Amino acid sequence: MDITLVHGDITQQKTDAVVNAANSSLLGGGGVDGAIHRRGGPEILAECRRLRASHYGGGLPAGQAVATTAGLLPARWVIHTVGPVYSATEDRSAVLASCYRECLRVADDLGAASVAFPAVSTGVYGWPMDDAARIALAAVRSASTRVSEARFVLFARDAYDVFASALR
Ligand code: AR6
Repeated sequence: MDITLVHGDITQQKTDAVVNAANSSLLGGGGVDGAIHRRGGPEILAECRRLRASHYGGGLPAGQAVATTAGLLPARWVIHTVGPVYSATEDRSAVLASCYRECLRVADDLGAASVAFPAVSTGVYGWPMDDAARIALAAVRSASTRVSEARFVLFARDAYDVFASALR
C-alpha cells in the first residue's frame, strides 16, 4: 500500500472514499465534518439520518466506521468514523488506531482502492498531532487491506510537517 501525504482540503480529494472525523450522532458538526456536509450537500445527512433510524439508533461508537454516499463531493463514498476525545490520564490510542483499521475494512467492503484520511481526533477532540500521526501511520501500515492508496490530507502546514517527519 502507498501511504501519501497532501497539504490540503479533504473535500477536494478525488479518491474512491474520503473519511469523515464525525461524532457519534452522525448528524454533523464543525471541522472536517462541517466541511464534508457543506460541500457534499444534503444527501449525506439524509443517509446518516437513515443509519440513525436503523442500525445505529444509539449512534456510532468511537473507533467504528460506516459508509454513506459522498453526495456532491468528487469521491464516491464518505466513510464516517468517530475518534476518541483525547485524555491525558487515560490511554485511548487503541480506539484511535481502530478508527483507521475500521475505515480500511469498510473500504474493502465497498471495493474502494483509494482512501483519503484526515488527522482524526486532532481538532476539536484535542489529540496532540505528533502522537496522532504516529498512531495513524502505524495503524494504516499494519492493516491487512486491499486498499492501494491511503492518503493523509493535512489541513495545516504544520500538521503536514509533523506527518512527514513521522512517515520518515
Ligand atoms: N480537510 C482536511 N482536514 C481538515 C479540514 C478539511 N477540510 N478541516 C479541518 N481539518 P476535527 P476531531 C483538520 O475537529 O478532532 C466535529 O465537530 C483539523 O485541522 O474536524 O476528530 C465533529 O462533528 C484537524 O487537524 O475532528 C466532532 O464533534 C483534523 O482535521 C468533532 O469535531 C480533525 O479536526 C471531531 O473532532
